[in-house]
Amino acid sequence: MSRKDLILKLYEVGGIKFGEFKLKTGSISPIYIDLRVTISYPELLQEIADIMWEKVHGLDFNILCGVPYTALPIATAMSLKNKIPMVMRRKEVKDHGTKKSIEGVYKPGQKCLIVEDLVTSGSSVFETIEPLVQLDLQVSDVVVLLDREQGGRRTLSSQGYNLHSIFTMTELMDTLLDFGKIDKFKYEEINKYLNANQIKNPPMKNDNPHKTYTRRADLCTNPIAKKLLNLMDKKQSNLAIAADVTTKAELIKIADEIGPEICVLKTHIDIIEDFDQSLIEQLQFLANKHNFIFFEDRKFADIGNTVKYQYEKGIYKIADWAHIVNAHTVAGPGIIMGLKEVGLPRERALLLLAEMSSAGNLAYGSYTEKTLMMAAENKDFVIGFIAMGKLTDDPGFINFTPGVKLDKGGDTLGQQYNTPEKVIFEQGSDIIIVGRGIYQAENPTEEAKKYREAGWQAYKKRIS
Ligand code: 5BU
Repeated sequence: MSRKDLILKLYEVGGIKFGEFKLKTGSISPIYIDLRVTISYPELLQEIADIMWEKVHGLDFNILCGVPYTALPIATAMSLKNKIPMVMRRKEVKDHGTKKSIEGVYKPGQKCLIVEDLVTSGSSVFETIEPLVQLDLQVSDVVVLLDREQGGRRTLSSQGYNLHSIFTMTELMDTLLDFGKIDKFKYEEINKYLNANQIKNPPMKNDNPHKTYTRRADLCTNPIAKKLLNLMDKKQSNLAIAADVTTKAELIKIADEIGPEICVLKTHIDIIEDFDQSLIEQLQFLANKHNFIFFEDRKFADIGNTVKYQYEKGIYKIADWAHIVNAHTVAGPGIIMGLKEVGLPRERALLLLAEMSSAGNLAYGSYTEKTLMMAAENKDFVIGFIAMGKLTDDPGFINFTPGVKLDKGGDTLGQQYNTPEKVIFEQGSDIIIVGRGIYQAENPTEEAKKYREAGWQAYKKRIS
């Protein structure tokens, strides 16, 4: 059965409904996909299981887990036909008997494919992944029939999971319109809802007219954002070095040797053992010589009143020299207000941590969405995000992505790496942040050139 036939069949059996439906995310949707009905149509259920199996059967897994309840029969059908064992997550953990959250036989280290009917924000998938990972099963792929394009793909990807979907909501709507199942009026009404609530997958090509860094500079009011975007095109670099060294001499060496390759020097100033103000003076000299800007990765996280002092006072006097700093949003918008009081008069800029690169981090879903809203309300000072890729269609925001290496993988403490190509071209980010990939290389300067080239080529490919 083709994908189109499958959509039409689902419509015919009442699996696609129109009306007003409250989703788990809280939004009211004019369309509802109810794949539970498929258990009454064994042939259709098998078709769904087969098409999903086709999509993923070449991947590396040896056990399945369906997300309760709707996807359980789909996972079962895949398991029976392809002779692959399955485990099942209990939706309610029993308070008697075995108290198990996962039923079935499994071994730690086994690779588990997650099977889900549809993904909206991704939260149900995470509820299933978490107990599996706690039991030492390895999860890297999720297969779903429908991607509602409401953030799930991004969220999963930001946590290192690949989403494989058979069709998207856009495709489903287009098919129903093409085959006269809905009229133009209904199509537009639903599209309007979807446009307001969808987070589409980042386009492979960025067709925004403000696509180059320089054009985007025109849209920014913050002087640091303008300066950064312009210098990136001028220097042909979207590389930030994470200079995580612990002495003044090492930091100065990096700034001087790698300075010509980078747009941003990212510091953790509090790890320098012999810090004094002379370091700042030397770094400022090198920033002028090589034309890069400073980003102190301080990750402020306290109430507004405290972060003001942390930003301005103490021995580091961060506000005096760091063009950019960043903040967690866990404290609420007061943190932005506090930092702004100190930073705006000095023409400084702030990034919000909308996502993180480390495994199991909590910055996703509504946390990320609320972070975007806080940024939109403070565009004079907030110039972008720490994120795994492009988060909004607003070209005025700059996305910085850490966790970048030419070889993927991770470290032993939770860091997860993506390649420059994936981060800039596929995920639509703007700046790659690279630390150990460069400074631990045999020849850091040569390695920095490679990263700069890889990041730049990915950007050229995206805007071409
Ligand atoms: P690495 O050596 O390339 O793994 O260093 C990454 C740098 O980015 C390091 O300075 C981290 O503190 C920083 N980082 C990160 O890795 N992940 C995050 O989500 C954030 C910052 Br925010």
